[in-house]
Amino acid sequence: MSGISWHYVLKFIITGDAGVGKSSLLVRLTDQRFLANPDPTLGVEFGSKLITIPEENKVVKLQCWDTAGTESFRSITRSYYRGAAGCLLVYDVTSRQSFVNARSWLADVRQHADPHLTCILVGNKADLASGDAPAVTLPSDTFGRQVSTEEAELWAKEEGLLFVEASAKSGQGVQEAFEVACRDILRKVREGVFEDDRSPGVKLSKPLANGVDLNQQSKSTQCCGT
Ligand SMILES: Nc1nc2c(ncn2[C@@H]2O[C@H](COP(=O)(O)OP(=O)(O)O)[C@@H](O)[C@H]2O)c(=O)[nH]1
Ligand SMILES: [Mg+2]
Repeated sequence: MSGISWHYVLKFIITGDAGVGKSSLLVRLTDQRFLANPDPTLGVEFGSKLITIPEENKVVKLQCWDTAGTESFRSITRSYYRGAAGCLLVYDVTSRQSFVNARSWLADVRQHADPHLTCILVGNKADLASGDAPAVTLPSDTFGRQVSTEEAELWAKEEGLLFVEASAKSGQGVQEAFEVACRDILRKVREGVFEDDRSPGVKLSKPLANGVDLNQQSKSTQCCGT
């Protein structure tokens, strides 16, 4: 790629209950690895990655804000909803409660984010739910699938959300989730729904002179911890 390292910067937020795998999805996206025992997120973590959307002939720099899913951080994380172009609304397919709670996370997003934001519902931990039989030998506190693909798909449709099942552990569906959301955002940009100067979550590229490091395809840093 010469001259330009990315065409758009898109700001994403990742939201949902604590423990559903938000940080793990971000680490999988940026570092292609999985941590069995990650530290709980405090406040907000940040990661970025370049992805290519070949049909659009565009390179997109994703800037992802991983919000802490606990009530005590809710007021902090709300301010991060503003200016996001995309949202991953994550639940755990082995936790019905996390799926039920996705409604209130969505309500938060709707209240605080750009009304044109693209939201994708992500059913994470699909690796624990493969096969129809209830899993009986799972470690930790999981008991196999508690939310069917059909039910989640139906709810996503009702709410106008995109939908994918994923596994931060195996990598299944993770990049796809971000790509599907990016395609939708780029379509909105093309159709004029997002305007670059008015939508802070979508930024057009500047020439390389503005200091973008081509080699820095992914990075993950922690900030804003309290
Ligand atoms: N089996 C499985 N475990 C996962 C997956 N994603 C996350 N986990 C585990 O779930 C726990 C919570 O993950 P974390 O990313 O901290 O969740 P967060 O609180 O939403 O950020 C950790 O023990 C992870 O190792 C997954 O896709 N499959
Ligand atoms: Mg986390």
